[in-house]
Amino acid sequence: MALQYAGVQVEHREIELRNKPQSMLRLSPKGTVPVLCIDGLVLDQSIDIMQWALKASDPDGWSDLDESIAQAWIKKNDELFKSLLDQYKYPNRHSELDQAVVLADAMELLLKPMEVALGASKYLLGNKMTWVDVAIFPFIRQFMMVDQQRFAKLPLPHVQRWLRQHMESELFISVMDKHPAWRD
Ligand SMILES: N[C@@H](CCC(=O)N[C@@H](CS)C(=O)NCC(=O)O)C(=O)O
Repeated sequence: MALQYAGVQVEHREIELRNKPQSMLRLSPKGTVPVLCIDGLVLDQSIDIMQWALKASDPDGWSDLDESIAQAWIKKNDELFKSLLDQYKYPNRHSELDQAVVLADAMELLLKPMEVALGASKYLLGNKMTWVDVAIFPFIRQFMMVDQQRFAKLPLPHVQRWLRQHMESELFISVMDKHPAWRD
């Protein structure tokens, strides 16, 4: 989304995670997606790719924000929420865990603080969208998609409004088309 927003043209190579092409592993042996390779520079963390794109062009000011507040949201998401999301998505891999407890933890840790923030303003950091909204909403979308009916019943009207707005945005829809897998 950040690349599209910044108007950066890329050659999109869809990766089959079960069959990673050697050309990708040569650039980034850790073997995760996304990877951006541009003029010999290899970026293999999505947040680095976002920051790189926004440095190239940021027409609506996604980067006009308080960096310490931004980093606090990212830390909550990356360090704690992501592992709860994994437990919530794949209960079979975590049979020792009670899914209701995982959901309660996710609520306390991230979803309720987001509800408070989004009740006070349209976006996480105020009334203007920033890169933090774009970085975090795909994780909330994944969480919602595990059980859409259950998510709809949670006391999170502002999070639900925010999520819907992002999922219905032209920008999101424009980057969600399917690509055939890349073969070397
Ligand atoms: N911190 C990395 C995480 C990337 C990551 O773990 N991506 C997953 C897919 S969402 C992946 O490529 N997993 C490797 C695999 O399943 O083999 C980033 O944000 O780019």
